[in-house]
Amino acid sequence: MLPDPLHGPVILLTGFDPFGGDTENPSWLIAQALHGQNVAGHGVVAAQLPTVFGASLVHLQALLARHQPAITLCLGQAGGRGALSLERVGININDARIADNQGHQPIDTPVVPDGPAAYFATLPIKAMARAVQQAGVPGEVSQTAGTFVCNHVMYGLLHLLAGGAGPAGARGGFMHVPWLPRQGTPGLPLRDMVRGVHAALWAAALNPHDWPLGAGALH
Ligand code: PCA
Repeated sequence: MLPDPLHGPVILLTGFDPFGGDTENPSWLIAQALHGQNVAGHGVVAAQLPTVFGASLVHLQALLARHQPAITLCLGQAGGRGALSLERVGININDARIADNQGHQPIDTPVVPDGPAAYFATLPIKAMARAVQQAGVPGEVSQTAGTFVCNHVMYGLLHLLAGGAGPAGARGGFMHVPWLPRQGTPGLPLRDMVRGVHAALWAAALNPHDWPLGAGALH
């Protein structure tokens, strides 16, 4: 059964459809696996975003309005990375190395015209990365979400939240995930990534205040 926002806070967990020639995207497989779970009293609602500039944010805005999530974590695939990566910052730029799933390839355009240069994640990224590691899964803080659709969605999410989308105090962030082993190297098994994301969500729910100050070093 779907978590009911009337009966507890919602965690919105998004993943993307496959892109760039891949036939699957682990970000969506992870989100699907956690749909309907209870994490520290929050109900997880999974949703898929299209790997498309613009349309992804239209979709995300509707999801925020519909589910009123206390926590939103967007997941995306980052082939070549070896760890679950909690992104620190989304920047106001679209600069696509490849076309998105509708053939658009914006070069040096803003996500939001006249928006601020960047937004920091409002989730406790170090507590989350630490929780991933404690679950026995590689976890790290990342200083760049790139300039493709994932950064676009991270920036757009934080801009929407800063503008009052979602319930009061709603927080958001982005996590990049490695390939599945069958997609390439380095890869992580799906079950490990699901366990790591679950741990990260748990840490997000239980650590409302350790960001931006006092989070300490991540080892
Ligand atoms: N990864 C891409 C977009 C969709 C996805 O899963 C990115 O890192 O921008």
